[in-house]
Amino acid sequence: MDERLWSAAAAVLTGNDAGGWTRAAPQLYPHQWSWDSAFVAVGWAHLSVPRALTELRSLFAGQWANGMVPHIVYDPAAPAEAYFPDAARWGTGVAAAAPDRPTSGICQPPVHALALAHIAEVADRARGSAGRPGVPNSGAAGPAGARGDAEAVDAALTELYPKVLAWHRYLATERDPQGSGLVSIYHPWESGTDNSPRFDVALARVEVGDLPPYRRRDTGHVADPAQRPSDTEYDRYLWLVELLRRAGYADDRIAATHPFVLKDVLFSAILVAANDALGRIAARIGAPAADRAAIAGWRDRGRAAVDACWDPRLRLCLDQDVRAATPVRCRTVAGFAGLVAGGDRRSELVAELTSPRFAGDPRMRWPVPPSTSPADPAFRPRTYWRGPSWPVLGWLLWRSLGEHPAAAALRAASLEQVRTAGFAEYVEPFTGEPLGSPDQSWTAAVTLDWLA
Ligand code: 2M8
Repeated sequence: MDERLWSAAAAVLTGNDAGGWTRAAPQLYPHQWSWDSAFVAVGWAHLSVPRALTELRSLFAGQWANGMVPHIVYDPAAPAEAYFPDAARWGTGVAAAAPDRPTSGICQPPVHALALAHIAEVADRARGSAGRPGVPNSGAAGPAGARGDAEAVDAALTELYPKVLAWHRYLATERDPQGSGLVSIYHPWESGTDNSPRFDVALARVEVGDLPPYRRRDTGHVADPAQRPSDTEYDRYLWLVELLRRAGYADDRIAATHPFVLKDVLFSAILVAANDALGRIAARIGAPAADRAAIAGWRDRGRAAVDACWDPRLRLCLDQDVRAATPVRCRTVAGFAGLVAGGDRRSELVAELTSPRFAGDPRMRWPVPPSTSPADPAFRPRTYWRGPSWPVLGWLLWRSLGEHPAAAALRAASLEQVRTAGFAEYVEPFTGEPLGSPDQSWTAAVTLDWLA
């Protein structure tokens, strides 16, 4: 156990703790982001199981009546100029389903059931062991602490299960009216991989109309604005927000008229893994058989659909551009969706992941997957989701690899990366330079899980 790294990672989470929820980053992201929150809860589980559960509870307090978990739950106490777009820009009051607290009007990948199942496993392990030296939440709190954690988990599973089920049902129905097994996204922000080249072609088709003026805040929080999306991309991001608001955030209107609709292969794969986790939770709490059958049906349908996105030439899974009715042919980390969803392509996907087109590029400082392949013409090593490596995605792939030997190598390389680059939001893959925000919560959280 690397005690120094453990303490430093724990200090990032406690430093970003806003009391019941965690800022995604201290300056750049002063609100609660949906998928960040799930990864962060995985990290919190190793420090305090009740605190980990509180993270998910506070996020789900912003859930919409239609089941959607918004991508940002805003902190009303943060100054309006702290982050743009602020809650007012989303104007979610036009949506019948919006809650009375300030949120955005779109969603992000559904990592939450994975996090919930993971917290339960951490608590179960602590109950079954006397604790491991140096791992604070591995039973070191003693039998009474472990029993208390187990009770907290049981209560949280019962309380959160129907909310997570409603969230998955929303994705399986409103976001997949075709019943294809693939989730539609309406905005690059929904993917979580905002300016990935995955979206270049679909975004280029979006014609910006009478966009109300705005001022970016993000570029003021990084050393070089080139690390963030461009102004042209931001205009399109804000125009898509404008169109969604004008459509009243109503899924049927959006599906019919919105210019940007993509079947996101990574989002869909995460939903498969999340349904697998939710199925285990449903069995544990004795949920009705009809629920369990629905969850298993979504999982199996999703897994087959992700597999059908396989492109034998690129050896990756590809997104589908609904408006153009074509697959999106580029080499990004989203292509490993088949690993996340599980299925029969594991060997081929691991071979690609470790190939010179990804983690095996000899120029890489550490053999970790870059967000975009250096072999893709759109690769930019310092620009956000267009090339830098993101420890949080390394964790997702690592987790998906299970017992495969490639998992141990990925964990070791990722830990070397955080030891050198710190808890950066993302990292220049060749030089190892930390980029974006320092002290990013999810980077610290996944480090705790790798160490535990
Ligand atoms: C980034 O996205 C936000 C917009 O949601 C931004 O750039 O302002 C992405 O990396 C996203 O995946 C992440 O959830 C968010 C907070 O860390 O930052």
